[in-house]
Amino acid sequence: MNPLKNIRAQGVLLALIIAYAQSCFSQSQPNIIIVYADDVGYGDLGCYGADAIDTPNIDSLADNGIRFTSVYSTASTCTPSRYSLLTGEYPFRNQDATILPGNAPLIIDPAKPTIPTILKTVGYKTGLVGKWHLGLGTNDKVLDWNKEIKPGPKQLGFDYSFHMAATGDRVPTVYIENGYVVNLDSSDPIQVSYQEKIGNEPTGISHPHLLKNQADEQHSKTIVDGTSRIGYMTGGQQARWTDETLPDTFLRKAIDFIKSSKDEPFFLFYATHENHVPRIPHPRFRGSTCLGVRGDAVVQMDWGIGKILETLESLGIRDNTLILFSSDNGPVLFDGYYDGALERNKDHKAAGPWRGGKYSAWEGGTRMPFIASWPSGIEAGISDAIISQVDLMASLAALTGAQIPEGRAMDSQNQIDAITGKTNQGRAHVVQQGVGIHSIRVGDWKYFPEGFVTDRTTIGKHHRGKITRPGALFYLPEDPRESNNLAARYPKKVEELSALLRKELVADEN
Ligand code: NG6
Ligand code: CA
Repeated sequence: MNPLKNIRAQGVLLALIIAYAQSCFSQSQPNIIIVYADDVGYGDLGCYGADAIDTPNIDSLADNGIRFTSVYSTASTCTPSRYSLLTGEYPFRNQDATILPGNAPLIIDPAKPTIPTILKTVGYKTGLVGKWHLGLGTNDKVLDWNKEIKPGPKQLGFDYSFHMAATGDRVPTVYIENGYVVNLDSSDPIQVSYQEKIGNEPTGISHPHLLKNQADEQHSKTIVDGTSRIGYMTGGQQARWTDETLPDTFLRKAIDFIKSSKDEPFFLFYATHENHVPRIPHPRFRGSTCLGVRGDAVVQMDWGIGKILETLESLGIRDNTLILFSSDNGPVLFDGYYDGALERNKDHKAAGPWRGGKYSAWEGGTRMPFIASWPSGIEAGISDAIISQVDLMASLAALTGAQIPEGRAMDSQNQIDAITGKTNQGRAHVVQQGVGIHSIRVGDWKYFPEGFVTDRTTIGKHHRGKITRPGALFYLPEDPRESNNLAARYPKKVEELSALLRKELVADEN
């Protein structure tokens, strides 16, 4: 036999074995997309009972996946919820995890493991598109927006990133791609301040006639694209976004990331701007609902999710892609801009059957829509398992075989069996963080210590309910609206839940 031929045959065989092993590896690891909406309430989606908002694409995820009824964000505001989701830690473990200004330093220590860093260790390509709001840069010097912006998503494990700094209502109103402001003209540098006015651009207070929507005092600083914002900025004219095309821009970037990652397992954190203020949907979605811009923006988000599904289908990777859809906190009708959402809401129940909404530790603040869809890995159904978004880190680690370093992600529990519908059993208890107060759910019971809790937010006012000693205790199956305080009747339960809450609040990383 010709020895050269033999070596060539062995080479071909080896290449075939490697290709087969690679295909097995990539097939066994599902792609993972977390679609993380902003300020979308439990009752804002068709599949969760909304009549006034059509969400056929999200509903289709629920039809072929699992629709959860007891999944919680860790907080009823954005930064703390996002902090927990990415790090596997409750937000009260980090005193900086509160609603951040647009020029805040990064609040996650790059030495901490995050979902993207652990997924990278098992071969995932990782991407972030959309809202960030976890700070950028370090706290020892003022961030220069005209140079490389770091530390940020890249230092926390995202191979690719295209995002806004904070929220749509905060400056700087520019996109940042892989650490650099997009379309920045170096002769028109960006400066940002949250303390005093810089530059001489019009503000909402000095030039109200330039505004699309009037705003409260806090949102009446620099005007960008006809909308006044929180904070002042100057420069970067060419780099500024237009609000109406912002969701389309994020969607395009998300689709590009999926297409360029189709041959490897990928993780995409797609954090939509909808439904945060300013709510300025593209004109083609205006009037889609009778609720005005707040409903129309949800329809726009749903349409975008449809485009992502189409992309996955056309690439032939939909079956092995796990999509998790959720939101960062409960709904709010008025949040700084007079955009008509409050007046047009009529009897739409944005928080579904729950009490409260954004800023609240009532169920409506943190009980979130959550759908898990993975055609080749999950059978359709509905689940009441109690899960917190803080559990995603340990759960995705378990799903993919990634290791979390000892003692890290201390609040994250592996709930992958509940997420994939193998069990209805989730957590025993979950802490809910509102503004200025924490509550705890343990099984069917819910407890608040003494304090103030936000009921709803209207023009110029957070309406707060007062809870007096020894706190408030509710039995959720019979009292989903948390209105019948049973604390006096069940002192032992009060003692048990209040001790558990205190223990959780002071626990420490070992
Ligand atoms: C609040 C803003 C609100 C919104 C929120 C952050 C005022 C009066 N209100 O402080 O408009 O920006 O922060 O929302 O400034 S979140 O969803 O990102 O947490
Ligand atoms: Ca939010």
